[in-house]
Amino acid sequence: MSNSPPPAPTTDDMRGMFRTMTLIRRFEERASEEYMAGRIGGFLHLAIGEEAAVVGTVSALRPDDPLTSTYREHGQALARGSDPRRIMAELLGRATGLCGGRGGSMHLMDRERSFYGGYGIVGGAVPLALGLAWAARYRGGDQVAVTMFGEGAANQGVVSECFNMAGLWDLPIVFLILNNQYGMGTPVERAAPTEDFYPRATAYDIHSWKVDGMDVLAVRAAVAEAARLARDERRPACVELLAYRYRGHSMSDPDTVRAADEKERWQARDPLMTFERVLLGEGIMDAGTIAEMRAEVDGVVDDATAFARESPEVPVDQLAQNVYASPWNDDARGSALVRA
Ligand SMILES: Cc1ncc(C[n+]2csc(CCOP(=O)(O)OP(=O)(O)O)c2C)c(N)n1
Repeated sequence: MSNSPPPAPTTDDMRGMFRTMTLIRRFEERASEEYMAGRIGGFLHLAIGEEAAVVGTVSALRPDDPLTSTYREHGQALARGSDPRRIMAELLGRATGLCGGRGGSMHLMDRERSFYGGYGIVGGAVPLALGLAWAARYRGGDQVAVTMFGEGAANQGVVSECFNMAGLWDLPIVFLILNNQYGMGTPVERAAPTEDFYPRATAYDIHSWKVDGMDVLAVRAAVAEAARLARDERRPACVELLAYRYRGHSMSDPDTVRAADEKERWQARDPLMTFERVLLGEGIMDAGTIAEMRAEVDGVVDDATAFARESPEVPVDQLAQNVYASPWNDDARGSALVRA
């Protein structure tokens, strides 16, 4: 296995990154429509606006570097190469879904692609990544575990514990704090005494810094450097990615707290628009090839949606399979659901 991918992407890498960002954007827009039409139940958290953070990160990693995320993780699964059909089917709770329809939007996972999941507990996937880093070193591998979590999650005690263990044991882990400036509707200044979060890792002797999370090339370069530190120098690293999510916390959030002019200011720095300008400016793509790419991506999203809608639902008597350790008990907690 080679070392980390180089920080400077080739023109092919850049076209690929732009396509993945576009796929994530279009996929999530479609998911929001499916939710509004009542075809997606439960929660749906969109990461629209955060595509540069996601794609810059994944593009800087090796495919076998284990990755964990939060409940806002459709983009990571798509960037890792999970089948869009199976992701959409998972969102619709279908048996063909990535996790057999049992996980839904918050619990996408694809072990074949070293994507260890979406996770509903804020901060909960950070210790899992620490364990994955430990496992890599214990087995003598040179994989780097990477965990993406919000600035809200950074306030959870378990994150400090993980910084401590990573710093103490020099684990091959990269902590990525995706600071989208809100935890649900609470602005960062009402939840933390400092504006920046990365210095918290510095306190545990972890090399840490902050980058513009709306700039896919800046994210890629930073994560590549962090992965290099972890892989080659066997030192953990932490990068804070400053970004903004355009939608409310989840589809059920009317998003009335954030000021319209603030949203407009950030959307003017849209990561897809910014990167498109770079690609056009450097002659890596032109209007024609971008239009073709968009049409191709729309086809992928249409196909994924049709596949999901046509897929069978999980049979009721199998709903608890791989969810609960003991067999389904119709007399206990499942009865209401089974008879509904
Ligand atoms: C342990 C725990 N506490 C509270 C919640 C409820 N909750 C879900 S998301 C969230 C905000 C998290 O914000 P942040 O980590 O910044 O991530 P973002 O949603 O902005 O991506 C909260 C409080 C939860 N799921 N788990």
